[in-house]
Amino acid sequence: MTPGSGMDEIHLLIFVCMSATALTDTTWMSRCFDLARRGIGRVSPNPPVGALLVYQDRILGEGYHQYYGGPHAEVNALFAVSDQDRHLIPDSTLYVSLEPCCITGKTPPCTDLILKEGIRDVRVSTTDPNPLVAGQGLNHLRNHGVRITGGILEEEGKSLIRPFATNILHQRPYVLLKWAQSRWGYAGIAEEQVWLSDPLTKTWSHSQRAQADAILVGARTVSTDDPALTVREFPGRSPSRVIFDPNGRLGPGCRVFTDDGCPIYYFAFKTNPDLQLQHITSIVINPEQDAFSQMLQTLFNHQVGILLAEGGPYLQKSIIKQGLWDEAWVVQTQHPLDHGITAPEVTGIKIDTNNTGHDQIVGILNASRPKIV
Ligand code: AOF
Ligand code: ZN
Repeated sequence: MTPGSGMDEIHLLIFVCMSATALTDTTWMSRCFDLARRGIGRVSPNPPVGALLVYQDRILGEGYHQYYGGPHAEVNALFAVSDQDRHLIPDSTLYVSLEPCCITGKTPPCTDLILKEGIRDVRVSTTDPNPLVAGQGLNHLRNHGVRITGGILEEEGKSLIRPFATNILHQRPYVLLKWAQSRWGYAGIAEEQVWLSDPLTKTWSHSQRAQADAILVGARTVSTDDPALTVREFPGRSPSRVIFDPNGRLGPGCRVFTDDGCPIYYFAFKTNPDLQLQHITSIVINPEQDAFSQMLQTLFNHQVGILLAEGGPYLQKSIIKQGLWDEAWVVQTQHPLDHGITAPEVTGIKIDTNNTGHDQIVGILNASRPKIV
């Protein structure tokens, strides 16, 4: 497999056979989305992007943005073209899930590369919400005679980069909430560990963690559950850990403070002498100001693009009260718990429903935050 090509021959064959009846713009763009998704968990706070170079219904090269600071999707797709096919590049069509950039960031502008390669047909799903690009990439190409087609599967393209759009426009991490609740809407019992969800849901939970840059939990959850907050049952790297311990109650024996190479951010209202350890970034926040906003600001400054707030219910309820959440993932279990701490409640747009074991998982998008994409 060439770097950035990302598809073995069997998968390519299956993909082309499945789409043999209709190799349309939407077919190719769906493939770009599949490629883009491979970067989720590694590219944030950049967007996941996939690209494909097609010549007469044949993929010459494909690629995706693989890691933050690394080459963009278009660069990897062009790099994947074999020497025998290079002469076909000017007569092929470039599909990209996001408008090509026209800025020099950590990497040079993709528009320069596209023009240098002589590509004359570029098709995209959505424009780049980055104010430094925001349509100028497409305009630049258009002004140099490139034929541009935009808006292919635009809704899907926009939802793929929703976290990035929030990061770049609101200058804060994208906030995901996740909790499990009993059949009667309870999230747990104070100071007692209660396992509500089906064991099969753990794999899904870990896949969620693998997509986040950091996981947040409050001190109560740490002292009751002693979670590790790592990704163990799904391929992917473990995110950073963020602990909110306003009154400085926790000690270094908790599993979240294990030195396993994952960055650890510890937020409290005063210095906790027990946690002045080299591998822990301790941040004292101002009790006079909103704690969560201060944490979001600090985490964003540390490149956290996606924050998964896993618990507990009190912390999540206060986040919901402030409206500072973007997606909530509710694991509705069959557990009969009928007392204790009530689960948080959210209203929004249902974006996904799926079942694992006896649980039903519902994804809800916060509809009342300012519209950004
Ligand atoms: C693209 N293709 O695959 C991505 C784009 O610092 P850099 O050089 O990585 O640039 C980051 C910006 O580039 C990012 O804010 C967004 O506007 C765009 N991302 N553009 O043409 C890609 N990932
Ligand atoms: Zn680019």
